[in-house]
Amino acid sequence: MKSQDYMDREEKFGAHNYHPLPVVLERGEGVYVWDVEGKRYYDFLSAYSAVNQGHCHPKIVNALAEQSKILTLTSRAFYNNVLGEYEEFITNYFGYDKVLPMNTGAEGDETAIKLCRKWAYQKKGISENEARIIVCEGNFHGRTITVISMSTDPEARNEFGPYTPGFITIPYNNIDALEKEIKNPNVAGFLVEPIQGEAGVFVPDEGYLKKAYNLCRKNNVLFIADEVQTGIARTGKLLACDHEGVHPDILILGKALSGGVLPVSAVLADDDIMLTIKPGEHGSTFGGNPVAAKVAIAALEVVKEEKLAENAERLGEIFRNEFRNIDSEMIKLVRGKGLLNAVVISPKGGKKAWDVCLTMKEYGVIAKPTHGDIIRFAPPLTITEEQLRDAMERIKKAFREFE
Ligand code: IF1
Repeated sequence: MKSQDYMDREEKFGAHNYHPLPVVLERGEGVYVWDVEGKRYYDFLSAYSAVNQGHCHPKIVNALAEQSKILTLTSRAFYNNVLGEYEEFITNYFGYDKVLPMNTGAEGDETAIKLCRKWAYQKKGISENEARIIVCEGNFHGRTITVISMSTDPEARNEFGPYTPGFITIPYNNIDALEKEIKNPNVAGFLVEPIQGEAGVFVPDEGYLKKAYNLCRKNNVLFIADEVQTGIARTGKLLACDHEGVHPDILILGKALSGGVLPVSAVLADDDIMLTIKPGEHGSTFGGNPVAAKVAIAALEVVKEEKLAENAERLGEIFRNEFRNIDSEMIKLVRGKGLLNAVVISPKGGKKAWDVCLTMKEYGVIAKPTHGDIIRFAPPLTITEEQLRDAMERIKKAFREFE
């Protein structure tokens, strides 16, 4: 079978909820992926920052393989010998009293919303069903009904109503707007991405997160950081909040928490928040399963052993500087932090970001546009300087095709 055959089969039997770049991958190793014709590419999407540790990292795959031969799932109806090891490991790793293990990022955000509301009624004394959570325009927190009820993106929310109430929307990166809304005594939490990924890698002003955190402290409101995409070393620190010394009241992790080998998410908080949920009030069949637990420990060990945050910090600077030196009318601006970057493309001669991605693919680099004119560049954090420079040469050649 050729690539087209694979694409045709998906078109026939799969839901049409995506429009993928026309490349059919069959193998991944580190920063590379290969298509079914054997062509090698640099992966500059990293499954939306889920494979920060590189494709099929041996240590993580081994953790998956070993545990899956012993005990894969007990459900939480019974204890097992692995979950506690993981809970102790991850809570020490990020500095929280407790963790609530889930599977997908959206489940992490849903769990954080439920925790925030429980805390609002039990600890802040907000009247039941009156709790409000402030969210930002341009947010992306997942695809479930409550999560898209917070969204301002028509593509993510249209025709999925009726929507979950209880959210106040403010502009991102706007402290005055937050200060105005946070005074409402029914506000229980502020849920924010430290960098808005899907919106096109919007990096807020220096100090925004710290000021927002201080406003939350002052108004007895929980600061909830969705680090599903920005966490796990992606932006050059273990967490994007670390750039400003902010310790979220509720931390949401996902994606690279498993190095991309299976869905693992987690919500971390201290006891005064976490213990508002009692036995039987929240859960998940697979949440915290033994395989996920061992995989997440391995994935987090790799981050420190291979100094991925430091690498992302250093190579991200090189990436942005190199990109800004590319002489192309199509490159409007480059922005990002660590190895979470995006380039805003100005259409030229009817050619758009999508056409640039198709041409980059021909030169051996795969990435995908978001919101039409923005291309996100997020390679695995294991990329070496030599590989990055080689990929940059290929990207430059692709842009030259449009001169
Ligand atoms: C898709 C976007 C990225 C996330 C943040 C929670 C979740 C995500 C900050 C939910 C997931 C993924 C979902 C995937 C594409 C991708 C994405 F384009 F959709 F927005 F990365 F920017 N919080 N993002 O970025 O995690 O439930 O997917 O495990 O839905 O198309 P999930």
